[in-house]
Amino acid sequence: MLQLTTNLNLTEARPLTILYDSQAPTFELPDYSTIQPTNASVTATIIASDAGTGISKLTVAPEDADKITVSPYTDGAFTVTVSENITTKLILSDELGNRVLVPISVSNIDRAAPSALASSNIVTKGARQDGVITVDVSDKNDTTVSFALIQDPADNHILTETDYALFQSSHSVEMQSSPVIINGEGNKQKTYTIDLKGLSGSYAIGVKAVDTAGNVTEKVFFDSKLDLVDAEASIVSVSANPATTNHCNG
Ligand SMILES: [Ca+2]
Ligand SMILES: [Ca+2]
Repeated sequence: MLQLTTNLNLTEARPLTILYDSQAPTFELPDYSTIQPTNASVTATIIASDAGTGISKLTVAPEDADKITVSPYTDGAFTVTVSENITTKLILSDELGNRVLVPISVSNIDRAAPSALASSNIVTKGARQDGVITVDVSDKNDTTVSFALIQDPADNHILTETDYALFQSSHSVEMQSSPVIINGEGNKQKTYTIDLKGLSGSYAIGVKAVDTAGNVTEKVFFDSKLDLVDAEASIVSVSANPATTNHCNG
């Protein structure tokens, strides 16, 4: 800051202040409301000041305007609301247009529910038909997954606690899961293999997958519905057949 004093006329001396300010404002790096996975917008507080002419504005580039909004300068800071993941720079200016770029980066917003895809196969052993259902669950973030078992599912079946309890309690259900891998889309994917053994009737698997941002996928895999046959009783009667006995002895 430079002060000049000049005489405007012979009888009166007035101070004339000229602000000389070539310095850009200073700022602290953004302080984010959360860096954990979230399905909401993230706010960032940017403390800024200017020793010369004072802060004027914090500007968003036009191409980022749909993702970032800036509140007016209040109490020495701007509050920036980020609605989508983005890495970019904001422009911080003083009253004379001296400017500096403020980096801002948000990558923890996740508004997408997990993906859950299933395929199924019948495993035939004589007259017996068991089922194998493979379920791939993937998401940007970690997921918590629960399965349900539904007998004779209607097309519009809505999963209930009873369905989840049946999956847990049924001795006909065996499940194994793979370690988490990173799939081709860069998401965390886990594969669950569910064996259904010794059941008779039409069965479908349901799933509820919740990611760490709180997004939920809940569905019944109608397309992977299986018609199962528990034929142990008939196998026993075949074993009692003399012809079979002879074959076994030979
Ligand atoms: Ca300045
Ligand atoms: Ca997600």
